[in-house]
Amino acid sequence: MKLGLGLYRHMLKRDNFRFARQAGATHIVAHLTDYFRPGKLSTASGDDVWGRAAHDSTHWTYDDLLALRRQINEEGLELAALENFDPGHWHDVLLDGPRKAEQLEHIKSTIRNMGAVGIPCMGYYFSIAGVWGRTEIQSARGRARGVGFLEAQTPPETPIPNGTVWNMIVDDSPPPGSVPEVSSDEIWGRLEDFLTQIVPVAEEAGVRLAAHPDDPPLPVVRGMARLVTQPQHYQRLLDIVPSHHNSLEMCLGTIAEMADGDFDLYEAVERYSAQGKISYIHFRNVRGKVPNYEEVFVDEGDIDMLRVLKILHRNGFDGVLVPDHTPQMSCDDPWHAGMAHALGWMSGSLNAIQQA
Ligand SMILES: [Mn+2]
Repeated sequence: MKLGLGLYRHMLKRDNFRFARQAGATHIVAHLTDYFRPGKLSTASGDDVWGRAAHDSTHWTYDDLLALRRQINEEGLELAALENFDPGHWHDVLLDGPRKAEQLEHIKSTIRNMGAVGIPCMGYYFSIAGVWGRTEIQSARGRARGVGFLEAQTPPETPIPNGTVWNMIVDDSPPPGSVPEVSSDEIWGRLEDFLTQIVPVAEEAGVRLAAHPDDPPLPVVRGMARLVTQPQHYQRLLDIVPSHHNSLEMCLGTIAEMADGDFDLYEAVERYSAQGKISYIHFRNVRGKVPNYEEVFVDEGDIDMLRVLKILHRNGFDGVLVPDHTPQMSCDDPWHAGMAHALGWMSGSLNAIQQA
């Protein structure tokens, strides 16, 4: 198992690469879309969105990806994966819109370019509503600032205005109205179209596609049915196109948040790691389940993270663990301190388990 750090686009720079190395990471997971940049935009409909999706590109080019990989390699790190397609590159794949065929070709271009540059994994989150309804809280140890999902504080579930997907603006002058409701069968059908077209290209390019579950794991958000809101839904996704290159970005926090059902998290880790279907792991802890949960430090919360590591080790999991998110620590640089804490805990635990 390998230790990695995920960085958003505005953080992909030398000092953060050095920070990752200093904290013991050997790998970077790069987000090329700045969806968690501080400061939200508001749309004409009054919706808060995270920003504008790419308007000036249709895919990621070989030259851009090679430059990124070189910067990371220069600091002694490997580029393990890209995380999340830009909504501007594939909104009509999600929406089944008029540019779907064209955008699927652009996604293929990105995958082929990744393969040519030597980036082995593409993490994606097949969702129209995206992450939604989170509240800022101070529930982690020492009143650390973090996020949670609290039923009593979620905003009203308004329809998604046209021109926005995944909380980002994809069209500056959309027709009036909102995105029509999407049923479970429809969204699974769209995923099937995507996997059927893209997995063969990923196989040829030597790039593994890795699916993130729905966060929050509610069956429907803002009229949009969601895909993976229980661990067994992962199996359905894998079985659509059985391939080494159709794999999972396993988010432990999201799985722990899933409503009680006929599963436990350790069985899910066992099941998918034994199949060799996990590309990389979002290694974070939470307290509670939908409709009420809080993100907490890696060494508190409901998940026995050491037990998870032992299962992964026993099943020969050889991929990367990244902290995903973590509460912020009270100091001049809350994000970096939080990540340093998470990476330090993970590094020590990995050493202990791999040497045992
Ligand atoms: Mn995650």
